[in-house]
Amino acid sequence: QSASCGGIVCITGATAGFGAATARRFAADGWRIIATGRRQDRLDALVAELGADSCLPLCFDVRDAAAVQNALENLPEAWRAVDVLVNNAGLALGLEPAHRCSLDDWMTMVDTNIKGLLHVTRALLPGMVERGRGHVVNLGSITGTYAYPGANVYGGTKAFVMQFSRGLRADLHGTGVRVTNIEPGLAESEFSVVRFGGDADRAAKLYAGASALRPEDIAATIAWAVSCPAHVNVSRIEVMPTSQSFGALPVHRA
Ligand code: NDP
Ligand code: 8X3
Repeated sequence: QSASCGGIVCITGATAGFGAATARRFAADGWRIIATGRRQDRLDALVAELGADSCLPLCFDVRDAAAVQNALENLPEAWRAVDVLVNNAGLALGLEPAHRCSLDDWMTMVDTNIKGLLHVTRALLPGMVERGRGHVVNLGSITGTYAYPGANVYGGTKAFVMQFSRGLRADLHGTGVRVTNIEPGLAESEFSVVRFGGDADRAAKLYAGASALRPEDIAATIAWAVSCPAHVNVSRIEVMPTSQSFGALPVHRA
């Protein structure tokens, strides 16, 4: 399936950042978008921008299993044959060392990045398998592979996403359904404002002078993976800004 051929793509977390950019990119490529998120006003604005024929808004919290199931099992007839699921909704909360973190923040990350992704995937996957085609694109992170101080549970959730992506590939063997794990590094979106509890100044300092990835870069990466011919499965894509690389492993000396 070529990205330029169009189809139906369901994007979680389409109200900001990567998800909103991916919605715009796929709409420009002729796709119809099922856009999800918790902020109805943002969804309304996206529909106004892309057009009601091209964009179906679904307002739910991915942590709410019943709400996810209800929304996705009752899609209007014309929107049921979802070709691509972009499991993008997610967040990091805090950057404190593990012994000082908020347990509530940890649970919110697990509930959103792991359980939320599972709720949506489980709802849409059977239809893809029945139709013999489909593509699940998961938003992992470089933090699923590389550890840094303060990434603790966030990194753990993204390691889950990477390994779940591999497990999906194994389970979907022979079904024609593809799976791709996208693993971005530093990217400027609302991510850090959320991570720092709404502290926009702290978030702006993190990105200052960094030439971070932009949401459009990730949208283009997703569009490329989806545009590959049906016999090609891109399993993982790690993408960092040129300004970001690897650091030494620290040794504490007594
Ligand atoms: P943003 O904060 O800009 O966007 C996050 C999106 O997720 C929003 O649309 C938000 O919508 C949605 N979301 C969050 N929680 C929930 C929830 N409980 N239910 C439904 N939707 C939810 O972040 P990014 O675009 O940067 O991040 C997107 C994904 O990419 C995340 O999974 C993130 O972990 C990952 N990522 C981000 C990187 C970065 O540096 N920015 C790097 C690597 C990976 P709403 O608030 O309306 O519900
Ligand atoms: C977030 C990537 O580099 O900002 O998933 O921690 S980074």
